[in-house]
Amino acid sequence: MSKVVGTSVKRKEDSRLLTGNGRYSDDIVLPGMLHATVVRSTSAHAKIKKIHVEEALNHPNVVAVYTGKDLEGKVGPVPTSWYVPGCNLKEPPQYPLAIDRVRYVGDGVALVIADDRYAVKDAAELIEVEYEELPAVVGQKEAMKEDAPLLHDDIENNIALQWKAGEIPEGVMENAEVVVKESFYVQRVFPSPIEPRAAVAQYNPGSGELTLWCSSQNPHIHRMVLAEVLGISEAKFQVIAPDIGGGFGGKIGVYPDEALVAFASREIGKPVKWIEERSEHYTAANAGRDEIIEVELAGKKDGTLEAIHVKNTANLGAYLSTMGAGVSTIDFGMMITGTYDIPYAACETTGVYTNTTPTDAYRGAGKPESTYQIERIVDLFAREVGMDPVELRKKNFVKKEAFPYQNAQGLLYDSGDYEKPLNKALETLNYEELRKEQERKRKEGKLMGIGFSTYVEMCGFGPSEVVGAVGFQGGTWENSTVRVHPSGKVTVFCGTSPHGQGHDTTFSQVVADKLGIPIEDIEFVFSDTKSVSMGWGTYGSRSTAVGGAAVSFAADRVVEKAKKIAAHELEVAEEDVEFENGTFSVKGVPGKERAFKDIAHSANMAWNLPEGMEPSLEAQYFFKPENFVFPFGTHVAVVEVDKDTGEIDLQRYVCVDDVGTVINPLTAEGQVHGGVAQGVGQALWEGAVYNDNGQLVSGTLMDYTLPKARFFPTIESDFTETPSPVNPLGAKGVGEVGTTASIAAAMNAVVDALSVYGVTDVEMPLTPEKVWKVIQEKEGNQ
Ligand code: MCN
Repeated sequence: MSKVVGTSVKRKEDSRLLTGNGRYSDDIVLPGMLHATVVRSTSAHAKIKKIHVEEALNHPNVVAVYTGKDLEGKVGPVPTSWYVPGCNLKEPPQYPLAIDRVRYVGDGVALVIADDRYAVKDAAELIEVEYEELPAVVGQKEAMKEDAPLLHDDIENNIALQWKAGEIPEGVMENAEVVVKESFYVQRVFPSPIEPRAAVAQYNPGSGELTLWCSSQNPHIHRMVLAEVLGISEAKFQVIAPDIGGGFGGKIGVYPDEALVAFASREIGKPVKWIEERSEHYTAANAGRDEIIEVELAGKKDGTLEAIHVKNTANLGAYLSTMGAGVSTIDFGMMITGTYDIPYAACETTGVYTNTTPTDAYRGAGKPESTYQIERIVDLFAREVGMDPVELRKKNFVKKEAFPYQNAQGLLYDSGDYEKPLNKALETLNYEELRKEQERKRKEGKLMGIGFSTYVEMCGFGPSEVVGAVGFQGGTWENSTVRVHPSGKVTVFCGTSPHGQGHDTTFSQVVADKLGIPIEDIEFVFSDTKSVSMGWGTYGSRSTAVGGAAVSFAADRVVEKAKKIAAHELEVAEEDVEFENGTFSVKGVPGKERAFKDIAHSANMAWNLPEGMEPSLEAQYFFKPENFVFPFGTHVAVVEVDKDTGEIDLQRYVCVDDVGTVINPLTAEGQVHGGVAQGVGQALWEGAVYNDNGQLVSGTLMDYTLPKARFFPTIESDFTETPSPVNPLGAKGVGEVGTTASIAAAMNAVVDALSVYGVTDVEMPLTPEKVWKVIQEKEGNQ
C-alpha cells in the first residue's frame, strides 16, 4: 500500500455534508424542547430605567422571561480566557444580561423562553425597555480622549490594557539614514460563518446532568468556562459541538448567550434551543480586527532594515472577549518583524473599550494585522530608497542558514527558506515581463499594480508553558486515543474540533499510513467532552501540528503493542518483527506474518497474549509541543485600477505557501483559497460601519459585502515544503496563511498602481468610490 499522506484524498466528510446529512445544532430536536430568544439593546449606551415584561409573560406560549436582575447570584459573569501579564488589564464583569446599563447595540437585556420558535419572537417584541440615553463613543482614539464618555465608571479613559514588548536602543531611530512612517487602519470585519451561533441545552433534573450542544470551535474550553459561570461540576456537564457551518475564530469565545440557554434549561427543567439570526449575529457575535497601527521603519539607504517601532491602538468593543486581550498584544506584537532580520523592534499596544460589539479572534487573529503593517511599510521603504520591493525583501530576509532563528521579540522561528517560495512565485508570474507590461500600461495611462506579501506566521498553538506565561488561561497540548476494534477497524478520539477543515480526511491519512489500513476503516470522534477526555480545540491553525501529531504518536503506541503480540504469536523476538503496509513479518523469513487485523482480533480476544499484557488494542497520547510552528510564503496580487470608476480588477493572484509537510494538497489548497478570499475581502470589500451613535449600519448582507467566487481570478496556488522539526509530521498550519498574507498583497498591488500619484495608503476597504476620489483629487479634479 502506498503512502496516503501527501496525496489529494477527497474529503470523507463531504458525502455527509454535501448531501444535506450533516447534523447541526438546529437539527437537534428534543422532546418537550422550548425556544429562547434574547432581547437586545437597540441603544449603544444607555441606563436601563425599567424593563416591562408583563405583556410578554402573558403571551400564551411564553414559559419564562428573565432580566439581568433575575439572574443576579444565579449565573456569574462570563470570564475571559486570556489575561496578558504586565499590561495592567482592566476587565469589567460581563453578566449574561445587562443589569442596569447597556454598552453596545446587541447587548442582551432579556431572555424569553416559549414553547414555539415563532411565538418566542413575537413575545420578545412585547418587551419594552425604558432607556436613559448616554453619549456613545465608537472609535478607539476618540474613546481615549479626556472628555470621552466612560463605558465603565472606574476605567479611566476607557483604556483596557497597555502592553509593551521589545526595546530599541536610543539613537537607532534618530540616527537612521532613512525612516519611513505610516499609519494603517485595519478595519473591523465580521467572521461571517454560514451558520450563525447556536446552542441547545438539556438539563436532567433527576441526575443533575447538563448537556449543551453548541456551535463551538473548542467544546472543552466551553465546558471549562461555563461550568464556572453556572456553578456546575465539569463531571456532570457535557458539551458537544455538532456539525458547524464555519467558525473563522468567531466561535472560540464563550458567550453570555450560551450561559443563558444552559441556565434556562436548568431552571425550567426542559430542553431549550437558541438559534441566532443573521442580523443578530452581526451585532451580538464578536467581530474581528479594528486596529489603528502606526509604524516607523528605520534603515539604510542601501535598503538594510535596522529597527521597527509599532504602536497599535485596538478597539476591544464594550467588554473583554475570551481572546480579546491576546489578539492585539501577543499575537500581533511578537511578529512585527515578519520575515526580515531586523535587529531591533518595539511594539506598544493600547486596548480600548468603546460602545461597539466586542472584538476577538478572526482568522489569523493579530497575525494578518502584523503582516499587514510590516509588508505595507517594507514596500514604502523600498519606494523611498528606490529599490524593487522584491530586491529589498530578499536583502533583508532571515537567511535559510539562520534557522532556528530568534526574532527581535524573542520568538524562535522553527524552520524556513523564505527565498524558495518567493522565487517560485516570481517564476510563475514571469515577474520581469510583468514589470515591463506595467511600464507599457503606465505609458498608456493605465493603472496596473503588482503587490507582494512575503509573510511568516506563528501558529500551532502551542507550548503550554509559553501560552501560560503570556496569559492564556488554559493548556494548549493535544490528546488523541486510537482504539482498534476486534475487526481491525479503528475509532480515533481527538481533542481538536474541526468545523470545515476536513480533519476526518487528513487525520485518516496519518492513521492509515501508520497502521497500514485503508482510510475507510478509520472513524473519528471529535468535539464531545464526554467521549474525548480533554482537548483544546481548533484555532490558531494548531490542529494538524499539535492534534495531528498526537494522533500520530497514539498510532505509534498501538503499533508498538501490536508488534509485541505479533512477536508472541510468531514465536520470535520482538526485534525480529517488521511492520510494513499493515503486515507484521519476520525479518528474513518470507511468509511468516500476521495482518494488522489479526493482531487486533488477538488483542481484543486475549486468548493468547504475552504474559502480563493488558488486553485490547488502544493507546492514548498527550502531545505538548516544544514550540509553535512558523509557516511562510509569498502571495502576489496583480490588479488594474479603472481611472474612471475607481473599480479594481484583480487580474491574477499567485501564492506559494510553505506549510511544512503537506498532508493533503487538495485540502491545503482549499484552505489557502478560503483564507485568500477572506484577506482580499478585507482589503477590497468588507468593512463594519458604525455611525456616531454606535448604530451598526452594515448589519446585514445587503450592507456588508462578502466576497463572491466571481470576484476572483483562478487562484494560482502552489507549495514548497520545509518540514517543521517541532512535530513528527513535519507539518505547519495552513488554515490561516491565506488570510494572513493576502490583505497586504492586495493592498500593496493597489498602492503600487496608484504610486504614480505618490499615494502611500488608502483606507480599507478599497471601495470604488474611495479609490475614485483619490484619483480625482490627485488629478486635480476636486
Ligand atoms: N493540512 C495539511 N497539511 C498541512 C497543514 C494542514 O493538509 N501541513 C490540512 C489539515 O490537516 C486540515 C487543514 O489543512 O485538514 C487545516 O489544518 P490546520 O492548518 O492545522 O488548521 P486547523 O485545522 O487548526 O484549522 C484552524 C484554521 C483557523 S484558525 C481558522 S480561523 C479557519 C481555518 O482553519 N476557520 C475555518 N479554516 C477554516 N475552514 C473552514 N471551512 N471553516 C472555518 O471556519
